[in-house]
Amino acid sequence: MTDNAQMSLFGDFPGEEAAAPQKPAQTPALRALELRGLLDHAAYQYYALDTPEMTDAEFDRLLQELLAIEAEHPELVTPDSYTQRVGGYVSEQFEPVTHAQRMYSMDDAMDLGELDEWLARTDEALGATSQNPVAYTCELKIDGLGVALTYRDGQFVRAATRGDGTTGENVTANVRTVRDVPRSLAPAGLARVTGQGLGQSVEVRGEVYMPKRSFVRLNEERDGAGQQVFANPRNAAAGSLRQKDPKITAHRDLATFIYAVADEGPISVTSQWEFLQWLRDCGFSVNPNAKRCLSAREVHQFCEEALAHRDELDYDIDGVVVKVDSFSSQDALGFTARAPRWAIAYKFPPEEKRTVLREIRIQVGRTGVLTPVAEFDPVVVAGSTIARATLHNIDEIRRKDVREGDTIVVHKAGDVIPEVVGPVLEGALAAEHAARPEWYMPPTCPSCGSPVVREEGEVAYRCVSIDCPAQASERLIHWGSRNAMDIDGLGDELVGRMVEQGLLSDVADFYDRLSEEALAALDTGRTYETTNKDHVAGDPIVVGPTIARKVMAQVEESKGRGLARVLFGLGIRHVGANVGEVLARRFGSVHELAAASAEQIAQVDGVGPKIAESVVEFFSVPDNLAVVERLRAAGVVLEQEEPAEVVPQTLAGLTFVLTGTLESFKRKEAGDALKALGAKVSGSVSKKTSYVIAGAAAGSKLAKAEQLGVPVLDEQALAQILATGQPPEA
Ligand code: 3BD
Repeated sequence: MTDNAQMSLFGDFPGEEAAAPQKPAQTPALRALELRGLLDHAAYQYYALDTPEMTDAEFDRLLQELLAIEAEHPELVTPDSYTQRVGGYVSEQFEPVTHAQRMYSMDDAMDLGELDEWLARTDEALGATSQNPVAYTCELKIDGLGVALTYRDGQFVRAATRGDGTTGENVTANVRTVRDVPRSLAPAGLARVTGQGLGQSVEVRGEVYMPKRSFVRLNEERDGAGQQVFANPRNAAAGSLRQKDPKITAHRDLATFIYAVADEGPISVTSQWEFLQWLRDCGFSVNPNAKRCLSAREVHQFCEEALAHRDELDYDIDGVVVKVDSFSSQDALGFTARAPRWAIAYKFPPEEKRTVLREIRIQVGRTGVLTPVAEFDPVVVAGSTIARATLHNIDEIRRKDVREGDTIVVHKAGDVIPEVVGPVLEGALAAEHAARPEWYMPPTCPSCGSPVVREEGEVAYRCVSIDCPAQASERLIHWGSRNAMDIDGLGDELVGRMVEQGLLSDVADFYDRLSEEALAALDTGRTYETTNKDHVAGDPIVVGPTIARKVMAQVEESKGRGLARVLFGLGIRHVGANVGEVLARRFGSVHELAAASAEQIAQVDGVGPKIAESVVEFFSVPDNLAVVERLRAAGVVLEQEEPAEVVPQTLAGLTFVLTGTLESFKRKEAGDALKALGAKVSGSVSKKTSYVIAGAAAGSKLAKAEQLGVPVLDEQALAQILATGQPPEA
């Protein structure tokens, strides 16, 4: 299931409107409403409950009908319509394509220093001298979607997305509508294909992107039509490429840049630079901003110029790809498990923007920790709009010295996480900053008003009230979250409302207090904007029986998730999903664990005294024991199903990190299998990591392992370990 397909019932279902009437509706508007309801319901059955009620063909027929109505009546398109969701279920609709040669990944250089190291290493490996330097071809790194285009007998026959590098999706019908993709290869290019020449099939690779200007125009159109806008050109290109109806793709202005071939064997060229020329001769779009460089200095210069001029280009780039030019040198260097040794992607430093810090707001977490969050004027950074970033704690605020009203610099750490860099203190701004008061933690909890405390030796301030609605909401949200009890459809907003209106206050309430009727009658806080036969504009929108039923079905299902998830879900301080699992395995039931001493708990591998203390403290609170007792009475499974510790712990003491896409395992399953043998599985690579298991498209973790000299194993080695139960031979 893709992230986009995840259901947020609260967000997607406008109260009762989504309930599907049984008779076919009369007007296009009503039919569209009905179709959306049916599609939402079907997708919910399929994705959330895994009990599909409709065949794919039937789903597709309804979707096509909705697309047709919306095409004829654009005014009926709603932002939450299935037709407007990018990716999502649509990915299920494309036929999978296994790439004949896998599409490799690339190693990253996060700064010019790392790039230099790579250049020096590569020069060295190829025995470069000042007389005889290695030539590098530098290309702009287009921020698009990887695709593979196949030509047979010189004719375009298939387009596939990159997918995970091994398997992609067949998007031929859509790529046919992209104007700069040649239908047939031009004679000038074909003349240089050897072997069977015309009879040969050729697969080229490149990026599909949406020009920035087309992206802006598309978003203006969508905004005007009340449709959801795309966050950035890359998402717009992805959404356009994955349309079920190629006619929609045809109306989106997509374009390509081609830069590689699956197998250069039959093409009579000897270097990347010549190869780019060959692609042009065939009629492909090839980015004109490439350069053949003969020294690290020239490569640097190319990178700096690309960075300086990126805004002038009509397409987004996120770095520079540097490739050893000569094919024979490329062959000499070869590939690692995931990427060529002869190419590297230099990533531009994160983009920084200025904005104004309006407010530092307090967020109350499930353990009562107060986290200050910066709320600033929305700015587009690295392709999407951001308006808030965590400031972590008061020490961080003092260190950065940011104050409400300051002009600040923001960026996205790792190109993803919004972060405040600091205040701008140029010219008059410095004096204005100095004149503003420093920010202080509030003395009382903004949610419940009880006094805030800072324990000795801790940076965090907490609300220690047991009766704080913000904490209660966060605890309930945590209980329902994916790695805990996985109650789908339980959005943050819905939980907040339930707490506010007194439907829930602790996790046992889900099972012995919450009723479908009460949930159905819950006010969503929103009101109807239009009038129809069932309501008047201004009427409150309630959750309604359809959603209430779905949520309650999920709650019921969650009873059987098992002990490990319960222990994690209870929100005991320091007990993460991993610790939850080892405790479940060792103690076998909540009651055994609750009866254990801190010393006994601390003896478990992977559990330190701090965690042990915290567990004992949790179970010493009568209210917590009462909640656990109510969970048991309501039928929530509080025992480990399989007997504890029957498998010999042959991997005890070893720590594994799994990264990238594995072909024959889900990463979580592989991790569970390793843990069952006593291994620890961690999310980050350090010197203590025993092995990194790298699948396809592994990224920074693999790089880190190589940097630290941590042994890297492939999927085959993992299969071997799991089959034998023995660690790999040194
Ligand atoms: C570009 C691999 C090699 C042929 C493997 C060296 C990783 C995305 O402009 N050359 C380019 C660009 C991407 C490339 C290669 N040359 N691989 C290249 C590329 N000028 N963007 N990529 N890719 C394509 C990837 N994509 C998604 C997830 C993981 N890796």
